[in-house]
Amino acid sequence: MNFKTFFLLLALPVWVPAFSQTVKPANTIPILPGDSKETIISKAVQVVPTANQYAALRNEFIAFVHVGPNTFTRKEWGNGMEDPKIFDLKTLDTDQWCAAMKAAGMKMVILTVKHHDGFVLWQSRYTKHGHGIMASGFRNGKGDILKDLSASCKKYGLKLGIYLSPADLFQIESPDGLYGNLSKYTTRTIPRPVAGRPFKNKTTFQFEADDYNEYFLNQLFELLTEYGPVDEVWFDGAHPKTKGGQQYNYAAWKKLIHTLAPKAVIFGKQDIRWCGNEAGKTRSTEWNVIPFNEDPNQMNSFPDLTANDLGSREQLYKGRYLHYQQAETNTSIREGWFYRDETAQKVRSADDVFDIYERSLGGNSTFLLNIPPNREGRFSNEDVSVLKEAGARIRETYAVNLFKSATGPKPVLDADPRSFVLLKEQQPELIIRTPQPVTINRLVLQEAITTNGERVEQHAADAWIDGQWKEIAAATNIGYKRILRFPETTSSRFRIRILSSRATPAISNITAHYYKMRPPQLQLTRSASGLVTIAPYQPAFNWKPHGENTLKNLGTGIEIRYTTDGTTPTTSSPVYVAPFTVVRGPVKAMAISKNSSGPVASQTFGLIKQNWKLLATSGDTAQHSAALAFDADEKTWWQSTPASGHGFIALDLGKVYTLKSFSYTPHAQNKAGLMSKGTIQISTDGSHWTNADVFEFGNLINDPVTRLHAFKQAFTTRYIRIEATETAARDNSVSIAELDFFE
Ligand code: FUL
Repeated sequence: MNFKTFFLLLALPVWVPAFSQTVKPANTIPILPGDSKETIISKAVQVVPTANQYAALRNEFIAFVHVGPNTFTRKEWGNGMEDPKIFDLKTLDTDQWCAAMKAAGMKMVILTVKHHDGFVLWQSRYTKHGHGIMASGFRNGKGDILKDLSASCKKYGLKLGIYLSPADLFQIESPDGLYGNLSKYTTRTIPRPVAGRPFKNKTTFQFEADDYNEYFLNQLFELLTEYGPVDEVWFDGAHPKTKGGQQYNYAAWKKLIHTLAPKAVIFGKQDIRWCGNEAGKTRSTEWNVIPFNEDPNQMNSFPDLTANDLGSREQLYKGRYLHYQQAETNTSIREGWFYRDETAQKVRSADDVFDIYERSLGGNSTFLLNIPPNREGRFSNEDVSVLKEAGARIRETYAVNLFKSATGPKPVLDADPRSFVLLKEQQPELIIRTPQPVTINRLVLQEAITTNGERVEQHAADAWIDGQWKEIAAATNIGYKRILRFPETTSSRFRIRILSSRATPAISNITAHYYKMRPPQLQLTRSASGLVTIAPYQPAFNWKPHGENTLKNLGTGIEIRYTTDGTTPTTSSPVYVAPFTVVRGPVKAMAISKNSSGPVASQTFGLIKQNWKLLATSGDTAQHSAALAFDADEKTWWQSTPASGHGFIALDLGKVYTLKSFSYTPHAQNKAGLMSKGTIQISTDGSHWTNADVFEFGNLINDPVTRLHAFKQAFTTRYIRIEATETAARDNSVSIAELDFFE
């Protein structure tokens, strides 16, 4: 039976509000003055993804690649004035990138062809002074990273996307730079012809543009016509600096993209939105139908949407337009977006990647994972092995559907995303039976979003155990996909109950899976007095990843082994039984069971803080006193009162040390006081200070994680003073969640 027939045969439940029969499914639906709450909800369920958005959702797991001058300066944000020669790439192996992405099960790769520093990774005709790969030593200035990547993508069957940063520090800082140069908007022809470099594609456009918009459009033209099909164009929202009130003529960018890359979705604009953090955090309810005050198809700039609740009924009632805009969960496999080094820069474990994979695409978004190539132009071995392991787990779990021979409503079992079942209003549930009992700990549910929009608000799954239904999992919305995770359950009868829905639930797909539990990932913490505790990693964001009590598993065949000399723990390393004291240096730990071991957790601890004393600060508040900057608790923080000059903190470390580096852990509560630039001063008496070093941390607002700064030269001191010379939000306060110093 095809789904149309099935649809017709179903007794239509009363859940479909009469109104929805007059409003056709669309990507954007206006709310009219006087629309009742019921009308707004009946419109919301008619909001559907475009064909391009749906194709992007089906990619599920995609790759990001950040490479550029920052790979060599080891900074997160460049300043645009870097000498192109520092981009000292000797080798490049985009086949190796693509092979690793393929092994992970990714479907597309997005390359930062231009990050905020303005350095271009392709042979652009338009970048003056050759601020790009053409002025570097790479292949004698003839290399083109996008060209290599595009060829590798074809070879490995991956789609290609580009990240073109609207913020451009090279164009801001250069004397003849185009960004914010106050040039007039006039009619310009895109592409602007360049002698000796004709385009094969003869399309031309006429746009009202100033110099920077023309530059940007010309670059887009090159990128979208000379490298094969492009499936995603990524516009990040960050701006380390702006100039001259520069505005972006996004309407022109969009026209050009839609003409030259008709299959491309646009990130950061109306198609795809940032999930709101760079840490891999996902919302427990991620609606992709969200309200807007203006028509998103006309909007020029799209604000970052970071609130937890974006698409609840209450939010929808406040809007003037309802629009489908899916979330992309973007995070990096390494600390930071760019490669820095093999030792201090931590790499996520396969546990972590697999966990974010399930939460993001199993939570109605797309998982965009960044893997930054190293200075040899390759993904580092550790990153590759994490990608391979994560891919193996994804295949092992999700390529096997334990409902394959099950009986129940055919449209949800036939693996066809277009067929669906409309549930009955009186009893909105589905029962699935398997010929033999199956042991499962994952269920995957999908709604028929392309035809019927997002409807389900609450649902639960039950298993028939010992003669009765037992609830095994529950969650809120479903949308494109919901992965339910729960402890192992064996049964031959399962039930899905829809507890609340915006209209008749339209379920298109249900599959069941089994994930083989591994010894848990661990986490190391140390108290102010130096006591190290090793415990199973506390899944961030209050999400119990597998519904399992990992603590309980310890002692039942799983033990923790650790080292304090920098070596990888083995089965003969000491067994962890209770917290122990570590004065300094690395601690590595691993959970080990009879047949397998978990990822190595490692932490390099700095000076013990027990005897540190506060000498002076630029001020603090009762709730966020200065002592909280060195209390060995990252959850508490010092927040200075707004200072007229630079905020600072001065410490007595209790005795003289030779210090090589320090780390700054920002708080992640808001933007206030995050130190983006500062000085380190030392003293022999705690009152007269001399400058010892300066530091700089980029991208703190979006990515407020611990930053390490290695001092240019080690110095010996007992007294140390840190002064913020710039904060990320350009405010007058300073905040520090934790300070650490390393010998
Ligand atoms: C942000 C940028 O500031 C970061 O450097 C990184 O590129 C991230 C993906 O987007 O807006």
